[in-house]
Amino acid sequence: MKSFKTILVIFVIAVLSLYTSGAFAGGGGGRSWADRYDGDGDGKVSKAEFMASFTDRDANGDKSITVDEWNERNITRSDTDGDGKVSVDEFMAPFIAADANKDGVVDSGEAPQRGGGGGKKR
Ligand SMILES: [Ca+2]
Ligand SMILES: [Ca+2]
Ligand SMILES: [Ca+2]
Repeated sequence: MKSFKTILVIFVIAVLSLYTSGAFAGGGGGRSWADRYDGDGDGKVSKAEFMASFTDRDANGDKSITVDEWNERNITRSDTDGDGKVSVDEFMAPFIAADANKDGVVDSGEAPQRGGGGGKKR
């Protein structure tokens, strides 16, 4: 029964490669807030770090992010008053909401978990 052995080996390799590619590691290694906003790499996101990503996107520095500065999907998700732009307040809203103990820092325990893209649907 040579062929059975071959199939078994292939099966084991397939399972191992799934493991190493992170398919079982929960959502294919979804990027956390820390990955995206944590500038100094201490695992926490401060208000200033979060704000820096606003400033980064706001190419013309008018304190609002428009569709040509960010992608439309993100604008729509963050633009709570529906004027087509994301203001500082609108941008900071998820940060404020995540900062459960209001110390101005979102740590790994407070950060919203993103299990492989999508996030919260509205
Ligand atoms: Ca702008
Ligand atoms: Ca707005
Ligand atoms: Ca906090």
